[in-house]
Amino acid sequence: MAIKESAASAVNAAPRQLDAIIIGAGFSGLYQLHKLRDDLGLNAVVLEKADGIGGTWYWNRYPGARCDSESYYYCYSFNKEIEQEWSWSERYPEHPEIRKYLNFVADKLDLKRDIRLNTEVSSAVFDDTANIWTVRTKSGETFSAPFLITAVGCLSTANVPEMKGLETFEGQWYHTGLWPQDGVNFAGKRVGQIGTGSTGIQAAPVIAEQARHLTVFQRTANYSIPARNGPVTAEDVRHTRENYDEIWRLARAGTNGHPFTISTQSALSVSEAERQGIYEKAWERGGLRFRASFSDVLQNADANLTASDFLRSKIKEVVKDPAIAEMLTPYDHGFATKRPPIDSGYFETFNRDNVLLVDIKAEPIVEITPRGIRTTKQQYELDIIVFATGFDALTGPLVNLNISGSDGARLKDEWSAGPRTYLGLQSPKFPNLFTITGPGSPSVLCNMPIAIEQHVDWITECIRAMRANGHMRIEADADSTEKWVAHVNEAADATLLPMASSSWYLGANVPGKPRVFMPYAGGFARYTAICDDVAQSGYRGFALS
Ligand code: NA7
Repeated sequence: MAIKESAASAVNAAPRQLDAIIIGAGFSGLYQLHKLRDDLGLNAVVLEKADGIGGTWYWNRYPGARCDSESYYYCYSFNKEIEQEWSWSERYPEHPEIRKYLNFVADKLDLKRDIRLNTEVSSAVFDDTANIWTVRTKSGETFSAPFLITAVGCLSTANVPEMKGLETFEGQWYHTGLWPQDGVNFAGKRVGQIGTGSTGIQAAPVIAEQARHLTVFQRTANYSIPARNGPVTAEDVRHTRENYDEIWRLARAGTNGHPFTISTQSALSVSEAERQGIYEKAWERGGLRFRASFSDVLQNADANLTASDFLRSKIKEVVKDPAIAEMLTPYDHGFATKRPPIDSGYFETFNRDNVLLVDIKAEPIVEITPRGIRTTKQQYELDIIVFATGFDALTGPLVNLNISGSDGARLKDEWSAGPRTYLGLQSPKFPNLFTITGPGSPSVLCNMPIAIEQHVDWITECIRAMRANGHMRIEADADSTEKWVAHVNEAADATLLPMASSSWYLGANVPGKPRVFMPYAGGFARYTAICDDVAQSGYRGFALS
């Protein structure tokens, strides 16, 4: 089958009066369109601001951008044919391959005819009398429907820090989450990279290979586990295809939507030698599974310290210059209390002659100058600046849609002290608006496609039940929302996650953003059971009319 990455030619003009409007054509929007259109028979449209499908993977094309979940389960589970026909080439797929996969799915399910590309939403307004959402686009078009579903992703609003003098810079600058489609030519260039989160850790080794010189400006040192990426063999593909039922069962039964179990053994229950042996094996195997080595790495500070110490010692083993190794070693937070990166040669990069590390806590950036970056100590001459500075996560993409609900309530105001949702699916005063992987759901703590499918299935069944029962309107109760927000906090407080003060899970990376732990940390299986129970009870906690 021919796969077209840009689907503009395949897109028809959608009718403007619809049954449902979906915003975003990534993993969530595509599946939601399929469910509403092909299972419920609704007249639905996807509005997408980019000129291709892919969502997060449309925009994140920076060097080294690849998935941190393994390819065999970073995909849809709802369609046996897709499972059996598609094969991944690498253990961790790179961004073009993920876009190719999503285009394959969209073509196979004939989704593109109901996707409007180059269509950026500028506002969404609810009419209380008619129970209708009207969505306006930047180009002035309007679409209306009883149901509005946001499929805008959790990490899609780029955080470009306000830095004095950026407008004077005479070279080029880019944010990793808004990467040019044609790529960036680093050959012969002096590059400055700001940021050492998952993105910066993926990008630095690749940029260092391509550029004349790379300066990494690090604010917070980070842990990282080797990804151990490599090709997927024909035998791997066969094994995966034969075992998909069990793979998905395991993924749904777990805490993070990954098809492996977390050890039931405490890190403190074994001898030092045994513990080191277990960590060593997990390190050699690589990837996010390292986190599952013991039951309490994220629950008990002493257990966490054993993992953090192990990873600190690895940095010192890999990085040849002890002073640089020390700068790269995190002390301010425990392993995995911030999203743990995985890498392909990150620490090794600092052994290269063309790479320099600058600790911007010790020498803060003062300004960007026409020729580079000036810190309190010196000027760094640069041709290109790469901002690997993350996202206004979870709430940013929703608030930016400019949503007005019942009685003109604005989502931006309602969430000014932090997001308030019931199950991460709805927010009071915003009837018939569903947020796929919204704040208050497991979302970013999970393998995303699994979290997305669970939300889409739940929303679809909810709309099906409403139509069957003649209901026109569903709205989260204020009271059930308050209780859910309290439960989300309680679930986070039962872990070490809120302790990382600079974490984007808390909104701490964006100046002025309220510090609220946003994703649901109670575990994916537990969350699914709660959602199922709410549905079976006739949508307890929601007002239906
Ligand atoms: P992250 O994880 O938010 O990392 C952003 C990095 O940029 C991090 O090192 C930040 O330091 C740094 N940063 C942010 N703002 C600044 C300013 N103003 N000055 C200097 N340094 C700054 O984003 P990523 O894109 O790496 O990853 C996001 C998620 O995408 C990832 O977790 C995966 O789920 C996929 P800080 O740590 O805040 O001190």
